[in-house]
Amino acid sequence: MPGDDFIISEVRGLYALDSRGNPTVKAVVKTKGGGRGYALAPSGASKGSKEALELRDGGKRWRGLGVSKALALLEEEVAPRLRGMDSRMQEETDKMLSLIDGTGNKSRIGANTTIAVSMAVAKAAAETAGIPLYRYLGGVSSNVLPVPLLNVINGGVHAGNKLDFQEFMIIPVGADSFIEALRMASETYHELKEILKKRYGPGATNVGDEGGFAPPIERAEEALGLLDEAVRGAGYMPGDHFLYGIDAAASQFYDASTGSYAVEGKSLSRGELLDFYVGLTERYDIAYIEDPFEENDMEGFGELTNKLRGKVLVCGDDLYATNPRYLEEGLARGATTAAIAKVNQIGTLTEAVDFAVKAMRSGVRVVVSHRSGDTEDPFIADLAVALKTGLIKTGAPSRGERTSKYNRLIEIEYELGALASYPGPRVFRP
Ligand code: 2PG
Ligand code: MG
Repeated sequence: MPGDDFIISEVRGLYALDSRGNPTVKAVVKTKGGGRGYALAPSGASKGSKEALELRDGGKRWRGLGVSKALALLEEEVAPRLRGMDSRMQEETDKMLSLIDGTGNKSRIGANTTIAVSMAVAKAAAETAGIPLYRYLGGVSSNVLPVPLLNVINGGVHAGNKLDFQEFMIIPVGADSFIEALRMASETYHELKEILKKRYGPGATNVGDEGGFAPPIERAEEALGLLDEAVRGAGYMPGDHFLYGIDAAASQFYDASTGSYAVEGKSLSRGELLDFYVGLTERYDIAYIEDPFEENDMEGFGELTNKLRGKVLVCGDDLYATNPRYLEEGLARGATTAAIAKVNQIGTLTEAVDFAVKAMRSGVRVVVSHRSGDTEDPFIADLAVALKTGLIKTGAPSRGERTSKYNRLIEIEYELGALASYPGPRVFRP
């Protein structure tokens, strides 16, 4: 195929809906060679204050969340400047997006605009080359399927119950392939559903934003106990077949005026909350804790990291917001052993990849992650394989916007055949 085939011939924006029924930006990029890439911007609910900003219309239409301004900017400013560029030059097209935006946080044209276009450019180039996206982005050695962190009990701002912590995840490590891991997770998810129904009535099986159940429980200990029961009930052993993860999303229950955390009806200091986490890790097979403290408390993160080193990955999400600048500070202070990579937190694919590579080179594990408001776009499944992160967080094994990623990973594993590898518990070892 001649190089000319990769030249961008068309960039378009469309309205689409995300999984919460809110509008989002869909970008379509075409190349001269007939390649076509589409991508949809996801959207968070428990957003960090360091994140790149979405551009929303305000006003009454779409309850203020419209993306008409974003789509107009896409058409008037982005499309003319990207047309004629080479879709393989991802760094160049992403730099152009940042340049057009002109702010430090994508606030003028919106990170929802830039990330949709950025991902669509990559897909169009891969399509033009006739190579699967994970291989186009990651090269010939991209054959590691990620261990999924499946959020099966939802709380925090993702659910209507009284759980303070946002996510309770099951992690199927005791499998030798991705599809087997997913089977074990699906069986456990349904076992959990039955337990919840019996104990709390059918209403307890309603799901939250990420497809996990949102039962009427209030304590983390109850949620973890339920996970243990479900795992055992499905015929598996906690600690052996499954490990557990928590995303506390602690900024959501932090009170800056008193410097304390409102957890289970008590007001806890940082030290008390730290002890609370440590206690949970002593009673349950927890291998992963995300955002245990509020988003600026690098020191608190570092203390927990030191305390649980070698046993539990302590992960920064709102702490870093996929921004290399904050990661550098975290690395210097030994704040975490893992980092979340969410492409829309920073606004371009190139910047998100830089962040992930920098973290991994420094010995920090990377978890490629969805948003609570996500879409049917499976982009991050390919990204996780391309980056060989060995970890992905993309919700429960239910709801189309979550299963689109899992189903894409099944497809990739099938396509790789004997080349595919599933790291299992290895990803949790230092
Ligand atoms: C998180 C995410 C995804 P949100 O906190 O990790 O699970 O939630 O997209 O609402 O920020
Ligand atoms: Mg998080």
